[in-house]
Amino acid sequence: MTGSTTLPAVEVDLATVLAGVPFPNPVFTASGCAAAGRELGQFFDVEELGAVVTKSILLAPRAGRPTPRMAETPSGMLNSIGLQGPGIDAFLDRDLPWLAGRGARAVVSIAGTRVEDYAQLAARLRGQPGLALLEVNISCPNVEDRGAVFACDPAAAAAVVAAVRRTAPPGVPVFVKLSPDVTDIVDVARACVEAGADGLSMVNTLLGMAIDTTTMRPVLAGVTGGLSGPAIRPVALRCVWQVHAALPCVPILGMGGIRTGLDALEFLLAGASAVSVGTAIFGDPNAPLRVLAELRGALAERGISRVTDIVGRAHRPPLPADPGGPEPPGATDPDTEAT
Ligand code: RRO
Repeated sequence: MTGSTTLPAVEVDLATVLAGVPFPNPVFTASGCAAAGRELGQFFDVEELGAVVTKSILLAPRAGRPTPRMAETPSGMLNSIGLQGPGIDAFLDRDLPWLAGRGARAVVSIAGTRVEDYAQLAARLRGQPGLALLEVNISCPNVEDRGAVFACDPAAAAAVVAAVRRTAPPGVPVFVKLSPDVTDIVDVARACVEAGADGLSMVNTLLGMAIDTTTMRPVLAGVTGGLSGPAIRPVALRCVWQVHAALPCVPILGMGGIRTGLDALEFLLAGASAVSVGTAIFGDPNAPLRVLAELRGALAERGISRVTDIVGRAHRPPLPADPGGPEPPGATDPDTEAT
């Protein structure tokens, strides 16, 4: 490619909005993949991201599951962290002020084992600076009791959302993070929205496992873990598609195996208004900014001047054929194609 062909054809407005909250661009970190953002600060200015989504925080500090708690698979990563974290007091003393001090927009993820935990955590976030959205994580796969995965049951999910709704900081939208490990994700999404969720984060990891064929034992000390990375992208994309089709007015923060600008574009076309980059950060801490630059280039190449114009675009009819444009895939008759 020559230098001139790499220049964007059009200026792209990357600004997006989630439940009325403006963001300068649609690329966020994913919860659990960049702690509270501080580690990324040595690679780039975190304010350049659309937002930083923090690791799910609990009321009390927690050591998490025993090690090993990470395992690689051919196309993704298994984690069995088990909600390790400093607890809400340390988070509010140290982490959230650090993000606010850098002008970053914080999406704070909260998690708990009882409905009341979530309500208390939401209450503690009242009046905190820099808080753009609340992400209610009801879908961690690494809890001792699978019954505590509220996202696997519409009624349980709704109970958490209703409790958070009562105590959440006024003016801060409540997003709920859903699990792909359900029969009908639209059922759970609808229950959350009816209980007062302003938006949805989709999706958390899928429950998986790996076995070491030498030791003949599970690789992870916790036996099962959450699968993330490229392997889950088609599943995550399908979830975003289905929920956007059923609930087109509900804003979606999409995530699951996003590694490139084109991956991000797929999620926007399926109905997400913004995306989170997660597992890719472990191999390349600059991945979110690279994805953002690639997304900008991909939109410019397609002559799209506003990112919000393509949210859910894949649900609408195809564009009319451009007589001067390239032939769509499959348009060439293989019988007449030159060999
Ligand atoms: O901490 C974890 O083990 C964890 C969480 Br909170 C989550 O939401 N998803 C995941 O894969 N791991």
